[in-house]
Amino acid sequence: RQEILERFQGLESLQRGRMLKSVQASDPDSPWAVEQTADTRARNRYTNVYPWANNRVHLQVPPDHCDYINASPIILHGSKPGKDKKYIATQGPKEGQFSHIWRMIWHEATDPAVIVMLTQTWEAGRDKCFQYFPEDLKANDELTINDDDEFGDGFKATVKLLSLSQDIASRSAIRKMTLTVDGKEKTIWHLLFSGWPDFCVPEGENQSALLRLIKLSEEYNTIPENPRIVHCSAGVGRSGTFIALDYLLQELDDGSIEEAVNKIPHFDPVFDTVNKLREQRMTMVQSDSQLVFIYQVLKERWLEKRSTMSVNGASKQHSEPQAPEGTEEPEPRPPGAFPED
Ligand code: PTR
Ligand code: PTR
Repeated sequence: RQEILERFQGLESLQRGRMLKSVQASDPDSPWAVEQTADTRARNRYTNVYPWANNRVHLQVPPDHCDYINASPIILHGSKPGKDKKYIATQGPKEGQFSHIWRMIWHEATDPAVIVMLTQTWEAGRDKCFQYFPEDLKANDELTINDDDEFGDGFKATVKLLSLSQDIASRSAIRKMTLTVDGKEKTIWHLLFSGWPDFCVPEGENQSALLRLIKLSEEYNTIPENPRIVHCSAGVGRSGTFIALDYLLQELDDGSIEEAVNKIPHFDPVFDTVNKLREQRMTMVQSDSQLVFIYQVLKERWLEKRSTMSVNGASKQHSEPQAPEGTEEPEPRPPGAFPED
């Protein structure tokens, strides 16, 4: 753990060093520039979490309207061909501004679109995300967006809830919705995870539920080039951890991590991935515990894979690793594979 955290400090200072070298506001070409205007400030949920100016989603608005949303396109290139992963990481929409996320989804995601929500609207008595989607099928199954007032950008849409179910294995509420704009429709799958309070990591059964959620969100996203929309409250801590795991588990399962580690001396896939994420959005994977969690999940998956291979013998050595489906408890860990054990 100590070694991991020291490396992480290295990563923080690497990024701070770059930040210091860049003259942020006056150097818009710097990869670490952020936009600080009255408009952008009003649209940020937190004063210290921004998208990098050079890597943000631009809302497709009429001329002279603000195109800012606190959202960053994220791409992680898979080592194997055809395995690139795309996401949009964004903050929990704010009250009075939730039309922006729907405008973004309309323009940036194909049909069906998948939203992964990793925060609750309220946590510990605090507002973490506005209720930007229809809550239930009884009274609140449709919301209307009509941004036609003095400050609006003219976006008109309806979001209609078609079904709501609870998936026990992923501890998620799954909503199927239709987003309608100008008479055209898009299906939206909305997966709301309940097991992850801010700044923490999902523990025990919440950990296996998260693995199930990762798989589920991939299954609902039937067009792999389609970016999954991932958000929490700030869109960096939990969202960064989800995205890092989604990508790294794929890399582990298809053997790419093992190949890279054998080929490149001292290669650390987690460090490498978190660094790539932070180049695309600040503070991705926010806390030490979230970073350690990524190593821990990967380690468990790797040990599981290895023990399956040794139980099944050489004939099955090239078979696919076990999917997390239905695994409520993580496998007991075989000892001794990692130096810090
Ligand atoms: N991370 C902050 C700091 O130490 O500077 C503290 C903090 C904690 C700030 C939680 C905001 C937090 O979220 P919220 O205001 O939504 O509870
Ligand atoms: N001001 C807060 C802080 O520095 O802690 C911003 C913040 C809030 C950052 C929540 C991360 C947060 O967690 P998440 O990205 O998982 O919602």
